[in-house]
Amino acid sequence: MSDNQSWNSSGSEEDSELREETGNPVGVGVFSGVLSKWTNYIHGWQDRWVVLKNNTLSYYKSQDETEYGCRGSLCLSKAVITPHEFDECRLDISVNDSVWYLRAQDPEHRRLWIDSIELHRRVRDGARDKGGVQAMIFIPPPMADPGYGSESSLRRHGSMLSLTSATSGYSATSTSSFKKGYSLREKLAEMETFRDILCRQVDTLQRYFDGCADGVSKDELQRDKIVEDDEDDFPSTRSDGEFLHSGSSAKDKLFQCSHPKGVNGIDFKGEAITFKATTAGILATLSHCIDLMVKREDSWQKRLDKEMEKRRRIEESYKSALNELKKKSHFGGPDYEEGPNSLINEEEFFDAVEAALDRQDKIEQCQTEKTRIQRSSPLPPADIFSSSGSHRLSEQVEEMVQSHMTYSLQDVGGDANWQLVVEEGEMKVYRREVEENGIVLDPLKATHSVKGVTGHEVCHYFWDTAYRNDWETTIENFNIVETLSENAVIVYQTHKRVWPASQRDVLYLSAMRKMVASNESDPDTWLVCNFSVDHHDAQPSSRCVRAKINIAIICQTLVSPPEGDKEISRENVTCKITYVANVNPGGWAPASVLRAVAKREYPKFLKRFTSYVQEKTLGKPILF
Ligand code: B8X
Repeated sequence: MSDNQSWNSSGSEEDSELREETGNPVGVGVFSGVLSKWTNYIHGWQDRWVVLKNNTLSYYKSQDETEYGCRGSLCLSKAVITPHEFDECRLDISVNDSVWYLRAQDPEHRRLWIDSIELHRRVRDGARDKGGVQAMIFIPPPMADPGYGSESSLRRHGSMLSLTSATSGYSATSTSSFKKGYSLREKLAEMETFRDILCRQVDTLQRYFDGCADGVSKDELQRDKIVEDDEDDFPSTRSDGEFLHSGSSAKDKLFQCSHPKGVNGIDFKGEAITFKATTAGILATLSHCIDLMVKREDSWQKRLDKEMEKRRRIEESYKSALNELKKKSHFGGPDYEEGPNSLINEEEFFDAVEAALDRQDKIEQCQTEKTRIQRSSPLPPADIFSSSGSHRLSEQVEEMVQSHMTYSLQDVGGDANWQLVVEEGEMKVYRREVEENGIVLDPLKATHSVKGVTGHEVCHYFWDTAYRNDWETTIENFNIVETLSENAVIVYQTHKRVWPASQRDVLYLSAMRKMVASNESDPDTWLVCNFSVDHHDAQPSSRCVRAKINIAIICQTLVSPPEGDKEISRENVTCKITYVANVNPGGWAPASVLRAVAKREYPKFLKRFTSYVQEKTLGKPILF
């Protein structure tokens, strides 16, 4: 900086870099410039020539009048420099109770002045005090209010920065607060701060108006008697904002009202700036809240759109995969296995099973029409059927037989738990809906009355596997795993697969028994029970799902007395049949499909089997 130049805060073309008149870096010698200084309410802010020298800040009316002496000076050793929170050009410098309100031409110049004072002080006092006297630039705590009544309350919530940024329109903080993900909660806290400020300002102004109402009478306020006021007769203020004056002249009282700190120490200019800043802060914060909410709404909308798109894509790929699989469905494969994850929905499952059963029916009809395998095996003597015979599972057979005799013969016609699902002529089929772990176990009970056959004949053709393939059309294959006695065998059979259900196999003990009536008037009961057992020669296979059964056919022969002395003929014979079936399919299949298959297959089986027995016994001696 050249000799006649001095740092000029008035923003002229001089180099704004801070240099001293000696050309040394700032902080060592003298430097000066123009700052606006608050004088009073009458004259407001006035440009003054300010000089920083010898750790003292002095001001003159103008640079040309420095020879007349300074108008005021402050020692900087103990000075407190307060950058104004809302007015970025303003810096307040206080020493004890004296405060100078200064304004630079712009924020940059304010920063330069503050740096200059700080450097000046630090350099000057550095030798005396190892730590150097740091520039006292701090934001005083809320209680030590250096200026505007409610200004310090702005600092209460630590949201000054966002408020300042809001005031100066500087959006970096607000943006950064958004970037930092400041939530609406933070903004709400700021709004509460603003509310507090406004409330305090209202209180402050209320105090002022109360003071005016009580204090000053009309004649004391005659403004035209104001003595030409020395504009720089700047009363010092205490740190709590109260003014120190000499006497209480009319002029002083006027000061009390119109001075920056009027009655009750109210600084209207500061209040006005604070009010503007607060309202600006409120508006900025509100607009920020709106930003946040709009951004949040946008992000939620984006997320929703993304999810919808993802769902659409997944649905599309699912449908195309399903179509691909259906094209290949006739190749079967694990994807088409029944089960909760089956790729086929329940309706398709049902249709497929029904079509498979229809095909099987057609094959069966062809077979039946061709030839009946005329086969008869010699009948064992009837009495062997009166006991379970002596074999390793006799006891189990006996238990099963007794259980059926006790429970299976109970009438279910009037039992609400049993629902009649099929009725054709004499045949009635009942079902109880029972599921266990999602698997259908529906017990079934059918009653039928078949003319011309006896219970023994029915049980004979049901039990003797020699006739099995004649009437059992749902079986793919079977073999006798073990013959336990003349009336007990263990059978392994595989049922035809009804696609897409998995193929089933069953391993069961089949025993035939004759239960002699306890009194002559009651008919004997013939019974075959087929119940699942384990056997080392028929381990479950990976190809089939092992179904478990407990089935019995229980028959009683009713004989109507023949006419005259005729012999009893088949016309006098009727077989009352009770068929009970408890089948655990062994694996998951849609309940509706299993129920539909059972409802269709059991009546068909009963009709087919009983007709078969009628055919087989027609014209033959009656087997009682
Ligand atoms: C039934 C079903 C399934 C059986 C087993 C079944 C097996 C009857 C044995 O009365 S029987 O002892 C005659 C000897 O075969 C006997 C039926 C499939 C389980 C998913 C396995 C259920 C499907 C129903 C059904 N299937 C064929 C005929 C009638 C009923």
